[in-house]
Amino acid sequence: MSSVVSRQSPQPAAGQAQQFDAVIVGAGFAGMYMLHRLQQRGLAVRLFEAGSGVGGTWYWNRYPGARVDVESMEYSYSFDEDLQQEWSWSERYAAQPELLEYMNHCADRFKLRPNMQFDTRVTAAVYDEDTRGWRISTDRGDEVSAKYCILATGFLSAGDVPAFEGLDDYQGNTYLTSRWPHEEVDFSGQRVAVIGTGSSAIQAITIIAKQVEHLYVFQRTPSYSLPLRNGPLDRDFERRVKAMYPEWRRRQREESRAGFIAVNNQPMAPNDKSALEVSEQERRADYEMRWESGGLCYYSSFADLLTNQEANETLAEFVREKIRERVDDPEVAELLTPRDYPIMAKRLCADTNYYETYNRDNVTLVSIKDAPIERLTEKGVVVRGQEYAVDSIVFATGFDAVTGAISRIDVRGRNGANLNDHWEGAPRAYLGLMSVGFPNLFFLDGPCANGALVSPMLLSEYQVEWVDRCIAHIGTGEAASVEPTQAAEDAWMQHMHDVSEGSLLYLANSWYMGANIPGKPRALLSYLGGLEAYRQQCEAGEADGYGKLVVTRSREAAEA
Ligand code: NA7
Repeated sequence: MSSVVSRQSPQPAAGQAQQFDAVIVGAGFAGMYMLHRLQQRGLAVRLFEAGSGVGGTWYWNRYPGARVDVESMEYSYSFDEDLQQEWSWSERYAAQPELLEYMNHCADRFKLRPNMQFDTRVTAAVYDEDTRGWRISTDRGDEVSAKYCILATGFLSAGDVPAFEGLDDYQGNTYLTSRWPHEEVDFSGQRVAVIGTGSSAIQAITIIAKQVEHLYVFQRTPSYSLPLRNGPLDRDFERRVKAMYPEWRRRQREESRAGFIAVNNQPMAPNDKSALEVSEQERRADYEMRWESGGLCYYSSFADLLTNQEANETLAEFVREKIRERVDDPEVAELLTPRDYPIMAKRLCADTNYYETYNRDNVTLVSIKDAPIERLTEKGVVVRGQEYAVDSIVFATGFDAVTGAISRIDVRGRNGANLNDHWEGAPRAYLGLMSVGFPNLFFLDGPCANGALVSPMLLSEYQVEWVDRCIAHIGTGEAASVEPTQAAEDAWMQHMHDVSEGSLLYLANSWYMGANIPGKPRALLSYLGGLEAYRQQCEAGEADGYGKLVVTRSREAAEA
């Protein structure tokens, strides 16, 4: 496993003017793999990371109960067979500390640290027409130049605390799930408020409730949550997967909708029937089987669950029934039951005893659906004129997702054009990888790709390899330049629109739609075509010799 000593290996000093072939922003899964690939090519690369270590999401989200809600065996790098054979997860769904350990292990194993600079936030990236490269500035005074700039900033990294009135008046402790302190937080004996009931809150609430004197949960929209059924990793399952890992990964990529195939410890193809073409008995059997399996495997259930409201309602009602079974007080159960939007139109949640937590005497659910939080006071939270005095408030209020981290960097392309202006209304990016007017700039797990809706691991591996090949094709010499044609960007946006037609995702106010952030334009931020369709589209874009890109190859690349 990873060694603490190597985590302290020397890093580049801040504040030096330098020239690189590529700058990568972000040391999450995508940024780390990108660095590995470009290092292997012998390129001069600098990776900037705002945190003090690698991990991205898993560096920042240290709240109690934080863990991945897809199977550990599928939530790991697939690009290196030795790595996937040697690593052994302890739990079916890895917790944050173990995920961070894995990422540190990878950073050491692939010798990434010498080219990483931590505690450094990139503030601006400006395209220079003369050099056909980028000038990148950081909050530590770095001014570096690079032929390529790769934003691996993550789609759930820009944490958001809503502008509650009186936020600064509150005198107790405040915590944001996505910026949790490194030292353990002890809530024992405290009255605590959790604001939000999405995935992060659902994980945190079940743990915090056991520590506190009293927990108040402020819920605006109830989530659909499914039992995770976590536990120690089944060693027989691990052996079976490892014995066929390359084939398992192939099936994840090519024979799934979202990149996950494990159901009941078996690889399982998506159910291609309509939920309405089968008998009620058959439908229920599928739902019960997945309920027992645990986790998010409903994404591979009936084919029309996200396109047909009647089909969707069959699953929604199944889960509502389960909520009623899990909560003792029928009134509380009703408040916890989502009724206003289709199941899966917001990201599904998965839990360990979440609903049962409301059966505890020290937990109170405060619905703020019809009466929002009025304000915070010195002592607590006010709803409907009632003040809930608390010692601590935990904001589990989500993210400015998909575009937030990119928009917080001042990105200027050709003619000084600002990326936020280019994306005003909705982000636009050919294959989710590049935008017109921003040559030599790549996005990983960014908007207009499907990172939010498929395995982010497999998608980012795929995108990294695409970018790596593209850079190799174009080269790093003076002349090298690449950007999509306007026609290619327009065609991709049209395709994105076409494949999302009829989707029930439009019917919920979710981060998928940018609808969780006041003032953010409501637009579908991700591609709904599925992982395999995305791969085929990207491959088509390469097979025609990058015909949809405006390419100027550097001399050495053209001669190679
Ligand atoms: P989410 O899923 O966006 O959840 C945020 C929660 O915070 C959600 O319940 C929101 O209610 C609530 N919220 C946001 N703003 C407010 C205000 N102003 N007042 C009250 N409540 C508010 O973020 P998570 O961190 O839980 O999960 C993000 C992803 O991480 C998740 O989807 C997985 O992919 C992993 P709302 O639903 O908007 O009414």
